[in-house]
Amino acid sequence: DLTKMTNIEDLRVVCKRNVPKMFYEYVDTGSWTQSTYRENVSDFSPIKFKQKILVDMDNRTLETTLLGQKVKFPAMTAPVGFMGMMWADGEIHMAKAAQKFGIPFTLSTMSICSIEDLVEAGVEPFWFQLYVMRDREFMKDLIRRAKEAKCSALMVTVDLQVLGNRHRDIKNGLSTPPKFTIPNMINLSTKIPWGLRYIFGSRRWTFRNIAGHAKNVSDLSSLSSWTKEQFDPSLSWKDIAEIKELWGGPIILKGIMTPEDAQEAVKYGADAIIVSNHGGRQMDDTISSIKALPDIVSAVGSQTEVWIDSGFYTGQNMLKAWALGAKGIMLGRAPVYGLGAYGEEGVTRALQILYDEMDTTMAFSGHRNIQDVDKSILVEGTYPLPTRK
Ligand code: HOC
Repeated sequence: DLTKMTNIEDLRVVCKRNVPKMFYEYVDTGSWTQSTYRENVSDFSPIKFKQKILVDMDNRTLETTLLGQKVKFPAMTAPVGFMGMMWADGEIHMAKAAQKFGIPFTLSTMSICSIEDLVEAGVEPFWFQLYVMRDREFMKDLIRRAKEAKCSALMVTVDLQVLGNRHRDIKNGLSTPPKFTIPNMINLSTKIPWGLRYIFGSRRWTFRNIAGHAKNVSDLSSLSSWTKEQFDPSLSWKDIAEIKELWGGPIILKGIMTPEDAQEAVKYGADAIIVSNHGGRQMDDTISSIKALPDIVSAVGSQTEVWIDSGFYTGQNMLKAWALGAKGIMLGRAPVYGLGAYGEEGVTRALQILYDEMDTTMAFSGHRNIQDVDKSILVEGTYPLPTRK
């Protein structure tokens, strides 16, 4: 019974207790000083709702569409690397929970379970996230595999061709499977249920999408040098055109932080863009996603679907983003805490918490249908406005 898990923070605490330190800290970190990581959350606080009373709030709905797909609320789960190290077969559990709840799931290139593992586990068509590596034939092969699996959208991450420095990953010697060092063994000895699930359940320990392609996947002795070796820093807009053509289906660009880049994305045919600073894990000392949103919505909101991620741990903040023009909110750490805490059930609990918070806050603001919600639910002067026409 997870009803005592009343907020995302409760799930985070259990996740921290259950999951080996290096994997928990991989998720729960930002880059360098972590200022962007923190401001992604703190920049929501000044934004205030107006309370509206004595209006009919019965029969509410948060239903909407994302790329034409009907969803229970304007959310999707993010492509999180190493997800399958939070819980054995984590990507399969996350996908099943998200899809049963009624929102899309996105599989990361850097996932533990592969595209084919998900198909074999009977997961419905999902979205695939692409990292572009130096070996372009490999990229083409990933796109081919995603097509074969009938993935319904391709999400290209455009802000990670070089890696932000995450101190904890370096100090922890992040690798998968974990190396047999004394500190790792001491920590793993306190995570027995986690280990048993791997030993007696799944034997999937390492990045199976890229196994056999990217060199030394199992010897990921330093995340930053490995990424430097594999990821292609020369990725540019002309590659986006090529990827779009190869893919031939809906394409989402994740990692847009300025109106100029958003306009470029529209020019290159992005069906949706995600305002994102990668959860504060990449460029440090850049603005929060919520501060970047209004200018981007005003620049391209009528030409493409504008979504957002980074810093969403409450339904209240999801509703603020919707009110400011985001048509979808991508959830990364919040459902991952649920996964690390209780597997599939934990993900469902995380989504239910966020759904209920968003729904109830919408009711407090006097609305029954999310489609009627706009920035009029927010107190003037408390939210960021577009800075240019
Ligand atoms: C070896 C993995 O989205 C993150 C992920 C991508 C990690 C790529 C490197 O950590 O933010």
